[in-house]
Amino acid sequence: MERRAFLRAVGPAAAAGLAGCIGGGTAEGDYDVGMSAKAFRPVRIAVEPGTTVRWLNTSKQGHSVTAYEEQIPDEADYFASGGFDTEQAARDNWGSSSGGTMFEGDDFTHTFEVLGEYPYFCIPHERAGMVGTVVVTENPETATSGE
Ligand SMILES: [Cu+2]
Repeated sequence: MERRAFLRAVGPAAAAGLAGCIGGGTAEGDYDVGMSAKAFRPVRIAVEPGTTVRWLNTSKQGHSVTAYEEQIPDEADYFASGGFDTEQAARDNWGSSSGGTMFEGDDFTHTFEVLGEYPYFCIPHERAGMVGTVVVTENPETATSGE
């Protein structure tokens, strides 16, 4: 089984979260990073290797989750909503029907295997400062959450 991010690993909602069902208010307890109009919430999370992080668009605006290709660990898989293999492809395809837009209630997941820091951004709101970081560490409890 994949581990959930530790931030959501406690509490009664954790077990239900494994089903991955989306919809209604029940989804509120079932994600690791939410989104406001122009921000990821929380901005920074720390997880153990092997953790699947789930982003959920908890706002009414369209967003993306797009990794900074040059800033993630060299050995790590690239990740972006829409499934793009490169940051350039994600940027080039923004606005198309397959452009990786996350509408209200849409989610995106990625499993982090390699230790390190993973800065990412939202394509339409990057200039507004909509950026975040996933820290993959053996000791997420002691890492700065920044929440
Ligand atoms: Cu955004």
